[in-house]
Amino acid sequence: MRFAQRNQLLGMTGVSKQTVTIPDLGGASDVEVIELCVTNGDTVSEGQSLIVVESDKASMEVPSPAAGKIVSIEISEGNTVSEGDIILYLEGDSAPAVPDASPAPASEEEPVSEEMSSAASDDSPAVDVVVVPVAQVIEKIVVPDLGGADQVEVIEIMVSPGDAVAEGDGLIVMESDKASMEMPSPLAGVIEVLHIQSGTSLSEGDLVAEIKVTASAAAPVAAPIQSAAVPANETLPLQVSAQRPLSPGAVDAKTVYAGPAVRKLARELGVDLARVKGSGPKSRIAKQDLHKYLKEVVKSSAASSDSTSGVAIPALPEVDFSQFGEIDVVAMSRLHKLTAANMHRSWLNVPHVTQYDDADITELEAFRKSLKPQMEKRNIKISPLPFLLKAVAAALQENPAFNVSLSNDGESIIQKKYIHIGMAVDTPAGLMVPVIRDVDKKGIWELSEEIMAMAEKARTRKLQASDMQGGCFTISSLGGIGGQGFTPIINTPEVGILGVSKLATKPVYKGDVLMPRKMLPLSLSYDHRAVNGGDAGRFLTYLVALLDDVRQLVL
Ligand code: CAO
Repeated sequence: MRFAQRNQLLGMTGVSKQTVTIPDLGGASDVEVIELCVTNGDTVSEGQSLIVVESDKASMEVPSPAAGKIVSIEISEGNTVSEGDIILYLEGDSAPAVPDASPAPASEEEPVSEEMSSAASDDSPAVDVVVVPVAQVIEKIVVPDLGGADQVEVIEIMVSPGDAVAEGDGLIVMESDKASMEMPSPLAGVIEVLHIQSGTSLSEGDLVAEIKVTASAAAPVAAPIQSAAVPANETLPLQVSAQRPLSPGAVDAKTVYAGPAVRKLARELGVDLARVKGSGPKSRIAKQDLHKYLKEVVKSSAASSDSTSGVAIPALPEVDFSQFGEIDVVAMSRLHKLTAANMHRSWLNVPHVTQYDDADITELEAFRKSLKPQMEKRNIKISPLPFLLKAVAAALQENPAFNVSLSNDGESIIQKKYIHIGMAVDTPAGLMVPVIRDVDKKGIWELSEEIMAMAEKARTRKLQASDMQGGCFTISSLGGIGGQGFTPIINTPEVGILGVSKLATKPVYKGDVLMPRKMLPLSLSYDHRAVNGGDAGRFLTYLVALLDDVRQLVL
């Protein structure tokens, strides 16, 4: 990036007024100003971000070419700007006086690779045109010293080719069995090529990316053009943090719309951008959104500590199990740790209530068995699960109070008009919950095929993050394994989950007659903040009635 800066020397006071303009945008023009990072009267330091502009490929920050006080900002958010347009006027200490007396037109910019010219006269304010040269060099970014760790997995890529990054901005997150490490960019510039992908194992010295370096220097007036030489294979120390849970269902901060300055601030403040609501165009997150979010967090945590009278969860004592006998210590898989973190978060945040009932699925089972020849012919297995999916979809339609999520601030209910249902799948690697979309619009055969396909994908670890997102409700069926009942934990931000246990033939009175019936134990856990017991009672009763009379499902 090349910066144009005009210095206007104001008499003999030693204070200069500088015009800061839009620099070379790497070929882009007519880009949108999406954020003003400063206001009139602000004192800025050299390199401090002034504005953020955005093209269709990248967002770029324009840093101040000099220290000073902002006298007048000439653009607003939403303006379209190109190289040379005036951003603002800056008042600062005067640049050294320049002996060159030939005036240069204030509106003209010197071409790159020419010496900067300056102007001064006794009776009119002298105008100096200064072009600050910048060299663009492609540099390699390699993995720094990992503190002894080796073959560490990349779990998150925070940038894409074309992204503008500032020095210190996070590039990737790596995770060893002990810690997550964020690798910051050692240089400012634009990412040219990424040599890694999620899941790549890295060791010290491995190539991560190539960056087009765009270092700028506020060159003294009349100084010759200099190129910014940058040492190759730069690294900055890693920012190591304790293990942090990543929710597979959560929005990745990378997909959030925010500029590098905001991302940097969020990292410094420890804020997950996925939780912040952006007020800018296309929901872009600005700094004030971050501050607003933090205020709300502080307010709500103050409120919650008031309501719990400061009582915190007591830590569990450390136990040395080896004192009781021989043990092995086995590292938990990442999936297992994620599941543990998600369960813990849900259990602590959501007041769970579980309601139990048994559905009489004698007729449903008879109908299912009657489909056996067709199952063999079509090579599709139909278990009770697709009927449960269909019945839950119908119950959600009938009881929209259950097809909701609670907003994070607890101020509103999000009513969903689609019916996507997750199903818990037990895999050798751990628990996964793929989501079956638009269950209300699908038939039993189609659902059975999808159950088989999703379960297979889960067991062979081929599920994409998107396969596990967007669920309204979850079914956790342990019926094929066994048990008479259990309390399922809600898969937040959903409000309900149905636990299905093992079908058993039991003696049941139908009127006055005692007869053997196939009874399916169901347990419905729900978020008592979003729905009340009445809603849950109606939902489960309706569901049981549907399963009791399979003809209702067809209708
Ligand atoms: N009662 C009795 N038998 C049942 C049953 C029930 N409620 N539900 C299924 N069955 C039977 C099936 O009919 C099948 O019998 P056959 O082999 O004779 O055909 C057998 O149990 C195995 O079924 P399945 O598990 O292959 O198929 P499914 O459609 O019932 O379930 C899936 C698919 C992916 C949900 C299941 O395999 C699974 O992973 N369940 C575990 C879910 C889980 O872990 N929940 C806990 C989450 S919290 O930790």
